[in-house]
Amino acid sequence: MKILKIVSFILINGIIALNINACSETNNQTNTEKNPAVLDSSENSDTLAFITETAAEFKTPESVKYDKTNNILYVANINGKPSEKDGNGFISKLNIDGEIIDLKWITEIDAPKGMGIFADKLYVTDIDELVEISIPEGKIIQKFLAKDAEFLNDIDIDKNGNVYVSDMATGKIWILQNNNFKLWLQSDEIVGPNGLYCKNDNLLIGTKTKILSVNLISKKINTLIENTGSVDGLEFVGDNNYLFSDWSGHVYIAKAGGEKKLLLNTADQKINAADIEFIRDKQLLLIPTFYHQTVSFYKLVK
Ligand SMILES: [Ca+2]
Ligand SMILES: [Ca+2]
Repeated sequence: MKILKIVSFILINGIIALNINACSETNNQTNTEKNPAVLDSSENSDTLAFITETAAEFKTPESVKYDKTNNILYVANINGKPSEKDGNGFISKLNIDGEIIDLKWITEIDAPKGMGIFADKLYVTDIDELVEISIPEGKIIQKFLAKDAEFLNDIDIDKNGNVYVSDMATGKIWILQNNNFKLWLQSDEIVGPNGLYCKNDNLLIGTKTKILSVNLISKKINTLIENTGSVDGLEFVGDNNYLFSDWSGHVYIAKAGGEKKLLLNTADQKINAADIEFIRDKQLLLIPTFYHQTVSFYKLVK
């Protein structure tokens, strides 16, 4: 942990130095060569500082979820093709310093993707099923089938414990309510829904081209952010700012109604950025790198 802190300190200060010297072409070039993935953003002051990367022991990690109660991270490993019922998917436990605690904590699933936590339950999508896991017991309690679903992807949960699930293939949003898994919303406006985020009385939906906001009561759909490109992970930063990834290796920040700004580009290095997690009180961004088989840790620096 101490080494991580020192590395983090050096990197964060390196980024600050980059910003201070932003007008100096020579300094800018030198820093860009040292860390080509981290980009300076001239209009938005937010940047990402690399902290650490886990061992490459994951198997197609699609998402990361922070469990605040237990101060632990869960990683969903597809292991194989994203829509194949091969029985080899698993959920890992990872600590906040990036050390793998239990690689195959939960097994007997196929291709797990998005995750959500409510009370002491962890919910995970698995192709056409929603899997409910007891966190204290470390075991699957039940599975809910979504009839005709093809590619269940992300999850988020509102303050009442309603679990929302996107089906990227069919464009539908499902809900688990009172132990009943059923269709919640279908609309031509929802194209390729992936990342979900519950914020106040709205469900935010990352689609192929924009982020939508749907009122949980009226189901009225508004556009929150245009021209996003394809959205995988979607997180609220605070101060009207949102972070989102595109799976291929880019992470962006944008305000509601604003333009996206590139924060990170690892696409050229063939390192994916799948369904990200953002821990607000630590300003920590966690990126599952999919085919790169790791989780990367970054700090969001103002
Ligand atoms: Ca699998
Ligand atoms: Ca996803």
